[in-house]
Amino acid sequence: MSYFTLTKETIPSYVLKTPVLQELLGEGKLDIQEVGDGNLNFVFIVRGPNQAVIIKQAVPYLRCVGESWPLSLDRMDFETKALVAFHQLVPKHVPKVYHQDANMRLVAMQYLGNHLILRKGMIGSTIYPHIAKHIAAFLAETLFKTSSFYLSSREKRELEQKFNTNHDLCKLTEDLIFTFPYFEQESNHKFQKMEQVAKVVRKDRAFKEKVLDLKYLFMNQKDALVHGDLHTGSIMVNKNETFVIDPEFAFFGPFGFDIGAFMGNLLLSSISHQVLDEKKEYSEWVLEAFQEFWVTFEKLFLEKLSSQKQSALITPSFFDAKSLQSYFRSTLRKILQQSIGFAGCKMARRILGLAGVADIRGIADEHLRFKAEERSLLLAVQLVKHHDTISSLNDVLEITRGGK
Ligand code: ADP
Ligand code: SR1
Ligand code: MG
Repeated sequence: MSYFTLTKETIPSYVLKTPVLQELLGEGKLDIQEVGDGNLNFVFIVRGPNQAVIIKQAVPYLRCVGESWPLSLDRMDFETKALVAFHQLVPKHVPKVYHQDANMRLVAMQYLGNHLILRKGMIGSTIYPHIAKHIAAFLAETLFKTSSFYLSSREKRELEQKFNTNHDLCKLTEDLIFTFPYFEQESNHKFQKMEQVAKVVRKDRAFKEKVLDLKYLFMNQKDALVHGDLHTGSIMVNKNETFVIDPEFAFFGPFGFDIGAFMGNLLLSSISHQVLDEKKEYSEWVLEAFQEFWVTFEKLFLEKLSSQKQSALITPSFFDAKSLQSYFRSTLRKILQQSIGFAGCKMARRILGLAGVADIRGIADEHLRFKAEERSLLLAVQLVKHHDTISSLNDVLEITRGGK
């Protein structure tokens, strides 16, 4: 079948021609809803007599801008490959893929019917008691098991080859996270009050040099298979379960890229609630989750490193046990540093650039929105400027609470 864009009307005949979907959904009337609220693709919930499935299809342009911004359809191949790879590693945190159609650029996957997008839940002040531990577990396992700390040299290169041509989406990140927000560029957000603050940031040479260092890392450091867009809109949750969705930006990149994306989005949520809530309780809970996330990730990743006897990187007899532990600790410190740098870039782009986040841009009161934007951007600048001298989580908390 050659490519055409699906609609609610054409999905039933597509299902009839696709035995695996027919079997899953069951014979009978289908109820179909388009629920894509992301920036790029179309997502349909298809409900049949037996169960519901998600059908997600790429269109040849950026959905949130329109046909004037063309974008390669190949992104769906990367999303599907990454969903399969991540599901194999952590089935409890990644939806199952039921069907892929390479010509139609679509994937059919497990419907998460009792789950909500984390960003939406957090905007509504819902506490998710397991979120920090679940995302830490997802990241520790996927980053470790796709890196040279675990794989053999050949396995790592072979896996890397499967993901190293996600050109369009890597370029989108290079532009939208590391480049456009930091000078006057037409895709950037049009502010009123924030324009002055943005001007000062765009002239801050020390800040922009660090942004370029981080862009360089993004482009050149191929540590592990990363999700590539792990903000709170790419996570679906309820009080007990956590699922990571939407890995179309997957590529081999730095360990800290996803960690930073998650951290940066937690900080944006915390600032939004600081500004909006009188009691500040939710904002404090978010900061606690931020800490719990890093502490858990660090512990899990160190355990995995320490239990690995041999891999592309680790050779028995190279180091005594004490030296190896010290090397692992220094690896974790470097991961924290780059994560904090990436967190800062992720926050800054959400304030200055295209595709803001509802936690901040959705604040109705103009004065409060300005306050949240200004706080977020100034914190982002501090995180980026100091990321490479951070030696512990306490340093990060000091910056976050305004100490640096
Ligand atoms: P995009 O690639 O355009 O960002 P997303 O993968 O983020 O698209 O999906 C957009 C929306 O579709 C999500 O915010 C969520 O509401 C819904 N969605 C996506 N995948 C699932 C799923 N497996 N189960 C339930 N809803 C989903
Ligand atoms: C215009 S595309 C903007 C953003 O949406 C995705 O979720 C990525 O974060 C991308 O940068
Ligand atoms: Mg998305």
